[in-house]
Amino acid sequence: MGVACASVQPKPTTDTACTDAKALCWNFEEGTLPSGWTAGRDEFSGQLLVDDSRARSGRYALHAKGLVGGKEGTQGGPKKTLRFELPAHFGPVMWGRAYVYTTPARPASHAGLFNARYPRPGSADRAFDTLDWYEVATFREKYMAIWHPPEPPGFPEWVQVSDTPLVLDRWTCLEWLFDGANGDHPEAAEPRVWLDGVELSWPERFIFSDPPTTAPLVREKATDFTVIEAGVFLYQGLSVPTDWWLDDLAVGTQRIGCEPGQQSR
Ligand SMILES: [Ca+2]
Repeated sequence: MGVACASVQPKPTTDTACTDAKALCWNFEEGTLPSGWTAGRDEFSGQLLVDDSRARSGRYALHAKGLVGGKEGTQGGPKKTLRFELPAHFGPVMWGRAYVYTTPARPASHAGLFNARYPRPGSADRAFDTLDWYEVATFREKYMAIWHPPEPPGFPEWVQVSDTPLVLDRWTCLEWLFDGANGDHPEAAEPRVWLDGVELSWPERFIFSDPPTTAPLVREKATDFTVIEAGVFLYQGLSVPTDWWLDDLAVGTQRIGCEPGQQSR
């Protein structure tokens, strides 16, 4: 897997290269916020920074440190994110990959890790709060994926909750496919997610809206993904201070895949 990717950062110091020449990859080995990333959400307590407290590759990773605030079951929680504007004409299909390490406990609350957004069909609006989006997250201690209309409010949303508990205290490889084109189908595809190469299944699938709605949910199709957001964003409270690390984040138009085992700490 030695093909270099069109990186927006200095040459990786490890073999974290992407196989897709058009992919964007971040291994955080600059030791600081990579070029092009800007501060996103910042609510409640904790920090989001690049540091050397734990790394899956090299020395550095993106660290969501000591997130805490609010109460489980109550809306509002710690949110610490970064955003990155994608190059023009990214296209309507996004494959992604990130290594994630979580400790010490599995949040019950909805904890987003990554999302990607695109303009509504026929819309020239590019403002963040006008975009449809796909998300990878955890909820009730299990992995989750969602398709959302623009946020706020971000619903009615299409929710898929897996039967796979969030893995604690080791690096895991999360992959996702957000197919906003979905061939000739009238709607964008449901999100798909893999954990360490195994595709997750979704025994719970439902539409969520607050207040509840009987309006049909339409997963609007994409022309181009325009922006991504990474970090950790809890929609309800988190009473146990929790740390996450993300490393070797990559997005592209083809599957990036997980790498063979590599020393991590
Ligand atoms: Ca790294």
